[in-house]
Amino acid sequence: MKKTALITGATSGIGEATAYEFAKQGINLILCGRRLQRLKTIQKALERLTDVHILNFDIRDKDDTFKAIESLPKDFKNIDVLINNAGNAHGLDPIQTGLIDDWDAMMDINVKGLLYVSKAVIPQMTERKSGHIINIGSSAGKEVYPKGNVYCASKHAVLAITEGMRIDLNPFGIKVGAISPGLVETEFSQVRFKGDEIADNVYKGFKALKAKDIAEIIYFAISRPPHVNIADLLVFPTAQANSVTVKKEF
Ligand code: NDP
Ligand code: 8X3
Repeated sequence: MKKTALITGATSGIGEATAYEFAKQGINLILCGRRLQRLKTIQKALERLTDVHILNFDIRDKDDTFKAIESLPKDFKNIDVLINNAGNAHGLDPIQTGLIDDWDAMMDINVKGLLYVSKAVIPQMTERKSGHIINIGSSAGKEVYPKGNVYCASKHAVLAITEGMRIDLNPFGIKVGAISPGLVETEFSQVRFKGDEIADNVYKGFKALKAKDIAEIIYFAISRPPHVNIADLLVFPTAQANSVTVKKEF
């Protein structure tokens, strides 16, 4: 039987690439994001390969999140795989000058939004005693780097939540794991630097990971046999050794 996967943040970057990878593998898709036109375009492109349903909501909004997931048509109601991917960094500032709006965005989206989506999906997994949740963490969840403060905190929280989920959902046979990338060239830096030209230089001088690299790893994780759970996976581009050590050549 075909699996159904719900992917948050499917309108760009890692989420979009994962949608393409899963569609190639014939997995039914529920694609989520705030940018409706992009959702429609991706749906149109992937419908040739699999069944695709789109949900247009902001994961910061608890009620909208629950309404959206409750609204799923019968054929999409049983979610086998949840990819909690939506998230971003907002700003890169020392703690003393950081913006509260940026802090709110990161905690509300990366942490609380992930929890809302999970809360809406998990009950049907526990009911069926099966399911697989992958949370997209970050190398920023493993180590704190200068000016990374609140983004790093939000990703440390994602990894703690992942461990907590794995413990609590263990009696139900539900797989839970985190995939934590280093530098991936997506819209991430455009969002972090609010379109400032700094964003254009982030991936210069080295070969960053592509969204597809992470999408392939996510598919690998969800296609392991039933007794294998990839619990925690840190992935860097070869040029990166940790958050502050990147071999650049100009
Ligand atoms: P992108 O900016 O390309 O994608 C972010 C996605 O999240 C978009 O689809 C966006 O959709 C969605 N999103 C953001 N805010 C909300 C919201 N409030 N409600 C619903 N959806 C939202 O970045 P990436 O693909 O790089 O990021 C994906 C994940 O990977 C994030 O969790 C990020 O922290 C993590 N990551 C990224 C790394 C990188 O270097 N790029 C490295 C490590 C981890 P829309 O705007 O349409 O709502
Ligand atoms: C994204 C990687 O190094 O920009 O999570 O925080 S980093």
